[in-house]
Amino acid sequence: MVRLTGKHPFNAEAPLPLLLEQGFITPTPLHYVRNHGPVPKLSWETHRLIVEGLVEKPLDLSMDDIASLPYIEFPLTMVCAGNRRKEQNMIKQTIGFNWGPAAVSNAIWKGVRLRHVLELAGIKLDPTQPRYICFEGVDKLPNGFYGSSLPIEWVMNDANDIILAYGMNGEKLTPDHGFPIRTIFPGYIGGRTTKWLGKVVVSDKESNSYYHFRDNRVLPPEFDAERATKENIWYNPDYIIYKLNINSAIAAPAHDEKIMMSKLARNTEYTVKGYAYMGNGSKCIRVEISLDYGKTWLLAKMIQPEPEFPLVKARGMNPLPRFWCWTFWELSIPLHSLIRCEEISVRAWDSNQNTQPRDPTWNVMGMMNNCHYKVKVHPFVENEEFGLIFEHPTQPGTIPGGWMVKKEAPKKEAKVDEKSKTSAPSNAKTFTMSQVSKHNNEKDCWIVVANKVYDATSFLKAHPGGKTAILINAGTDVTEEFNDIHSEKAKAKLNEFYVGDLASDKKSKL
Ligand code: HEM
Ligand SMILES: Nc1nc2c(c(=O)[nH]1)N[C@H]1C(S)=C(S)[C@@H](COP(=O)(O)O)O[C@H]1N2
Ligand SMILES: [Mo]
Repeated sequence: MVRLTGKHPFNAEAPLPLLLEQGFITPTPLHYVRNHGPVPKLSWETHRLIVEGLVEKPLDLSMDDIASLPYIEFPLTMVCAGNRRKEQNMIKQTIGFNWGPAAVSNAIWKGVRLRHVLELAGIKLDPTQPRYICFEGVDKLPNGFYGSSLPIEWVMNDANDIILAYGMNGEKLTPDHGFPIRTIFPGYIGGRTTKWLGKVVVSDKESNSYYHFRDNRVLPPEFDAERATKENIWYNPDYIIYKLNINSAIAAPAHDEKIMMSKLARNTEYTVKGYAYMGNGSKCIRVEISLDYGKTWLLAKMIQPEPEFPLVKARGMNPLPRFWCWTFWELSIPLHSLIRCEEISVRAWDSNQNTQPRDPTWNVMGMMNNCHYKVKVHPFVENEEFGLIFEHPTQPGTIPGGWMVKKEAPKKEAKVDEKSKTSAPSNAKTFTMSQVSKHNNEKDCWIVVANKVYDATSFLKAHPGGKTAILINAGTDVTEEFNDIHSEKAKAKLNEFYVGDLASDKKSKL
C-alpha cells in the first residue's frame, strides 16, 4: 500500500495496476483506508450500539444481538470523494492530501438492514416533519466524533441496501475498516459512512458532526478555505456531497511502462485497461478511449461481473437495476496506432447519459475530481531501439512523477524555506539534531521542517490532523511528510512555532 499521510493517521491506497490485477473483488489488505485519526481499540464482546432519538424504545445492542438479526451480503465499490485529488493539488494545493486514482475498492459487505434496526426501536415517522438518521463513530478526533446523516426516505427503502455492516470479504471487519461495526451506503461516497459506529440517532436535524459539514464538500472554485469560512458557506446544502459522480481511470498502460516497438511484430496489439464507476446505483453503459485528444472515441469492452456474481444472483431480486460495483473495461488497439498518439484518454457514461468533463474544475477540498483520465505517450530511443513510455498525470502520495507535476517550478519545500526565512531573525538560535531529539513528548514537542526548528507543543491540541500525527514525529525531521500533507495555509502557520535553525553541519536534505 502507498501511505499518503506519513506514519499517522493511516491513509493508504494500493498501486493502481496491483489493485486491478486482483479482479472484481479487492482483498481486504489492498482495500484503500481513510482514517481521520487513531483507530479505536474495540472488542466484539464489549462494543455496544445505541439507537436513540425519535424512537419508541431506545436500543442498546451487543454485537451478538446485531449478528443474530437477518442479514444481507453483497459486493460494493467504495470510493473516497478525494479519489484522484493529487491531480487537483498539481493545479493548486487543496486542503487535502495526495490521493492517486486508487481511493476506490470493491469488497463484499455483510450486515443488517438499518431499516430493520430502526423498526426494532419503533422509529416515530411523521411525514410532515423532516427526519434524519444520524451516525456517530467512537474514534477520538480533533474536532469531535466522526459522523454524518441521511434523510429517512433513503434509509427506509430496501432497494438502497443501506446496512450496518459487521462483515467484510467473509470475515469480521478489520480495525482499519471499522471493526466491529460501520455503516455502508451503496452509491454514496465513502465519507458519508461511519466506521466504529457507536450511535444511531433519529432526529429532525442533520448530523451536527464537524466532519458532516467541513469534510466532503465541493465548493465553487473561487472559494479558498478562508473565504468559505468568512462567508459561512460550509453549511450551504448545495455543496454537500452525498452520491458519487461518474469516474474512470486507466491502469494499463501503467505509469512508466515501456514498450520496445522495434522488437514487436507489425500487427501486435496492446490492451488498454482500467476501471469505471458510477454513483447512485446507475449502470455504466459505455466506456470510450480517445487517442486524439477527444476528437474521436473508440468503444471499449466492459467487464461487469456484478449481476452474475453469485451473492448478487442468489438474492434473486433486482427490482430496479442497481449497480453498486465498478466496471472494468479494456480495449485492444494496434500498437502502431500509439506511435503518433500523444495522449490516451478515457471517459465513461452512465444510464442517464451523463459523462465526465474533459478538464478538471479545481475546488478547495480537491474532491470529486472526475475529468477524463489522460495518459501521455512519449517516444524514446534506448540502445538504438525505438520505444514508447507512458506517463500518468500523477503518482499517489510522495511518489514522484507524472505529467501534471511541474518539473521546473520551485519545489514546495523551497516555499516553506522562504517564508520561514523572512520570519527568522538573523541571530537565530541554532540546535543540533541531537538537541532537537530531546524535545520528544507531549509536554515538549519539537519538529524540524526544512532545516528550521519548530516547537509544536502549544499546537498539539488544535492540530486539525490530531495530536498523534505530530507527536509520533516529535524530536525528528519531518520535512518530507510535512510538505506532502499540508496546504499553503498550514505551511504559513508553521512560522508561529519557529524557535531556531538546525545547526548547519546536520542539515537535512531539501
Ligand atoms: C506546527 C506544525 C503543524 C502545523 C501548523 C500543522 C497544520 C495543519 C493544518 C492547518 C492542517 C489542515 C489541512 C491543511 O490546511 O493542510 C493539518 C492537517 C494534517 N496534518 Fe498538520 N500541522 C503541523 C504538523 C504536522 C506534522 C508534524 C504532521 C505529521 C507528519 C502532520 C500531519 C497532518 C495530517 C496527517 C493532516 C491531515 C489529516 C487528515 O486530513 O486526515 N502535521 N495540519
Ligand atoms: N469513524 C470514522 N468513519 C469514517 C472515517 C473516519 O475517519 N472515521 N473516514 C470516512 C471516509 S472519508 C471514508 S472515504 C471511508 C473509508 O472507509 P475505509 O477506510 O474502510 O475504506 O470511511 C469513512 N468513515
Ligand atoms: Mo473519504
